[in-house]
Amino acid sequence: GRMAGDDDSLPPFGRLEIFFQSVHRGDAKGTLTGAEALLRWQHPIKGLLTPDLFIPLAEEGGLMTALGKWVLREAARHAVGWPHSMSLAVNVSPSQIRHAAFDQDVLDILSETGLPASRLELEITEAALFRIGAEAEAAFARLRSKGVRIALDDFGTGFSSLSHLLHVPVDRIKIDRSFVGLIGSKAEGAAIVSALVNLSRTLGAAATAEGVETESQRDFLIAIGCQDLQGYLFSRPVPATRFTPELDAAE
Ligand code: G
Ligand code: G
Ligand code: MN
Ligand code: NA
Repeated sequence: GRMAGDDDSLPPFGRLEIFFQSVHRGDAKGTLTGAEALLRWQHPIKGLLTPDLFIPLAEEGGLMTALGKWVLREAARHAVGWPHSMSLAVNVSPSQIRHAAFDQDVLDILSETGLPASRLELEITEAALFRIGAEAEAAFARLRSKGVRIALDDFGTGFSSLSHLLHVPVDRIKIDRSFVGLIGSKAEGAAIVSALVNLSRTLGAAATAEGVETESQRDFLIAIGCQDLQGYLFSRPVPATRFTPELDAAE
């Protein structure tokens, strides 16, 4: 039976947990530059569920604003304890951004947790950015004016027009792992990734390669000047309580 205080005991529906995946500089040292928060549902029977299984339900049920605020607050509470050079990346969904109080909610959570705006990066998928509308774009612009950065996630999969990219400024482009995975196996893979890194440079944005799994992919990405790297080669997403960069930094 369960005992009071037993940390492994789960409520009947389980619990939501934040995981972190490290992000590294695209150089030979691969210095830790930050981490991305990834939501998980620890289900008592089904095990660890990834967000594609439950975020659509939260969206439909009108729960996404509350859930998104919870993720940001929890992630920021952890990130304030990291070395100050590290950024926190948090994914945001379209319904969250369309909520009228979105930008004020973000600023409130930053001041409540003490995380400086300059250490926060919000990720929106390329597909989502181009259907959020002018008001949501204005909310992003207000957040950027306070120092919060905006990253375009899953880049290359969303069919955005280049003219729209010029119109909506972003600080970072995250190259989708479907392209990164082609480096070394398909000639076009390397060419497409180079083109995307060059495009980010032209737009004045940094590039992060997602889904880096092999040393040869890493070496290629370093050679073409991709600023940051993320993927299983460096680390899988780990539970927030096991992500302790402050200990590594102190070593
Ligand atoms: O972590 P994983 O690969 O399972 O993520 C699956 C998808 O869910 C990714 O597209 C990721 O961006 C998204 N995701 C992960 N955590 C969050 C979150 O806290 N909020 C939102 N809106 N999406 C998330
Ligand atoms: O869309 P977004 O980039 O937010 O999704 C991140 C998702 O990618 C997470 O679910 C994470 O588990 C997954 N992921 C991170 N690194 C790798 C990798 O190197 N390979 C693969 N296949 N998936 C990865
Ligand atoms: Mn992401
Ligand atoms: Na992505």
